[in-house]
Amino acid sequence: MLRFDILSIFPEMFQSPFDASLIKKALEKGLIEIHLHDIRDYALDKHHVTDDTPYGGGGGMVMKVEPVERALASIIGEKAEAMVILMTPQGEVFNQGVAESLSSCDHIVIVCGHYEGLDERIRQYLIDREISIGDYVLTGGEFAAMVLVDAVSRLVPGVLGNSNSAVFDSFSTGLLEYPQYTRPAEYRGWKVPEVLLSGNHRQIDAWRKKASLKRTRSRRPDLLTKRHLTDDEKKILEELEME
Ligand code: JCQ
Repeated sequence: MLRFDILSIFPEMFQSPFDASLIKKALEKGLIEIHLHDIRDYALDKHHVTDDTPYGGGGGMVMKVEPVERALASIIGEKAEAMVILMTPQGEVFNQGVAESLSSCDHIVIVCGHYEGLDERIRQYLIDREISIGDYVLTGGEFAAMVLVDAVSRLVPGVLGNSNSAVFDSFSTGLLEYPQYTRPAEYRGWKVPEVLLSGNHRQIDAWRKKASLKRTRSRRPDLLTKRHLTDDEKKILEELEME
C-alpha cells in the first residue's frame, strides 16, 4: 500500500483525473490511497490567507510557512517516515528512474507550489525532495503532482494488469517502442508491414528489434549513448547506417 497526501490551494483540480482509468481501479483495489488537503484549511486567520507580500518588496505574493507547516504536522504527526516532495521547476528533473525510486516509499506527501513562489523556509525545513516534471513553467504544481502520482502508482505491484506490464516499457528497456498495428491489414490502401502477418515469430522479433533501434536512433539518440548495447544491437545499428 502506497499512501499519497497532496497539499494544494486548489484540491478540487484532482477530483476528475483520479476518478478515471487505472488510478481509479488502484484506489478501489486498495493498492494506493490519495488524500487531498486544502492548505487554506490550515491558515489560522479569519480569511484563511495562505500568501503574503515578499519581504524586501517587489511584486507578487509568497506562500506562507505557517499553513504549510500546520498541514504537514497534522498529516505526518511526530513520526517522520513520509517523503515530503515539493513540485517546482527548480527541482531535480523527474524521469522513470525517479518514479522507480519513489515507488518503494510507503508514504509520499506532495506540496504544490505556485508561480509567485514560496517562503524559502518551507524548502529549508519541511521538504525532503524538490522535483520538476520538465523545463517549462506551470501556473501551479497541481498538474506536476498528477504526473508524479500517475507515474509512481503504475509501478505499484497489481496496478497494471500483466498485459500492460511496466517491465517492457520504453524507459525500462532503454529503447523506444516498435510500431504496433491492428486489424484491418489494409485501410484506404494503408498497409500493415507484411512480416507482421507472416506468423514467423523469429522474423517478427527481428523486425521489431530493428524498428525499435531505428526509431530510437532517429528520435532519441541520447538514449542509445546512455544504454549498454548488446553485440546484436550494435550489428543492427551498423546495418542501419548502411541503409
Ligand atoms: C513543476 N515543472 C514545472 C511554478 C514556482 C514552488 O514554486 C513554484 C512552483 C511552480 C509549479 O510547478 C511547475 C513545474 N515541474 O511549474 C513556479
